[in-house]
Amino acid sequence: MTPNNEKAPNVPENPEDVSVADAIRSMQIRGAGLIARKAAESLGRVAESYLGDSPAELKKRLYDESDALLAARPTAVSLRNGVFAVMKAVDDAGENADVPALRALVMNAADVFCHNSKQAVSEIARTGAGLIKDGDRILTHCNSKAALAPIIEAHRQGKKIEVFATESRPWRQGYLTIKDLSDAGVPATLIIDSAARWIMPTIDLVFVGADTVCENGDLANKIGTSQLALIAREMNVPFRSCAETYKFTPRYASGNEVPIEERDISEVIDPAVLPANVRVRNPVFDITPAEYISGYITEDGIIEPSRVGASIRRWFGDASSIY
Ligand code: RUB
Repeated sequence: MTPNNEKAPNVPENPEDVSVADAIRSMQIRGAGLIARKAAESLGRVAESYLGDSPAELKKRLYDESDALLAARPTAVSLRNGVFAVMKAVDDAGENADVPALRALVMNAADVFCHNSKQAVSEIARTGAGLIKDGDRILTHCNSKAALAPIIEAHRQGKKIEVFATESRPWRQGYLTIKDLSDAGVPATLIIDSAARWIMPTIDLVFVGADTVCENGDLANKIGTSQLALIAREMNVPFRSCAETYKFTPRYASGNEVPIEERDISEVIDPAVLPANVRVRNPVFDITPAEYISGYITEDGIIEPSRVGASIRRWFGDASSIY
């Protein structure tokens, strides 16, 4: 599947054909929440399918799978935290745990993470919908299930809203967004990325997702997010990120420390048609400074960017160092 295909990527068409790590790398599985859940599930399956009786061998298989998953995409901390949530069960089990005990702990940890992750999106839907008024026009970027959840909930509550979705070149996840909105019956309009400043005077709210939220409140999300935030600030439009708290991390003090994934240039242009001496770059995430963000809508309510650090410490405590 190519990024310029109108059938933009979503879930694997043949998930059995490739490993979960490969499906994440190739973006057959995409979106910070989904990659975290699929990674956790994959570790659960490694445990479930292990038929041997060596705890050491099972642990090695789990660590190998963790390494492959973590190497798949570097920017979204959700992936790291999804893996961590499961592998912590292995570490906590101690030296003497036998295979049935390890298997049960890993499968349970994967189930709990996936359940909590989906539950968080439901809470975000409720909280975020409360910020949406009847008649609002909302701008969103890329395809974020967490950002769409409050919009769909507001529509379900009978609020008459309209959503504008950026195309999100080069993968064009905006097509997934308008499909999600159409399926939910929400009036939606697709715009090209460069129409953002043209549309902003008519917009009441911007809702985006999150791949990583740094300790100082900086946000890593789909490339172009920071431009939207800048334009929203210029025009006094509230700019909010919908983020489950497992997308928060003490790993990065600020956005400067977040590794920004750069993908193959063939996603942008056919290399064969490039004139001589021309380079192409394809960064897929960018950093929006905390000061441009009106608040994070989380399963724990609305968190001001300046309070992200306190919230990380409250939830992750001493575990911070292992992320
Ligand atoms: C997706 C993207 C989304 C976040 C949040 O990028 O930037 O805004 O991942 O998504 P990509 P969600 O398509 O490169 O994975 O709210 O669904 O977790």
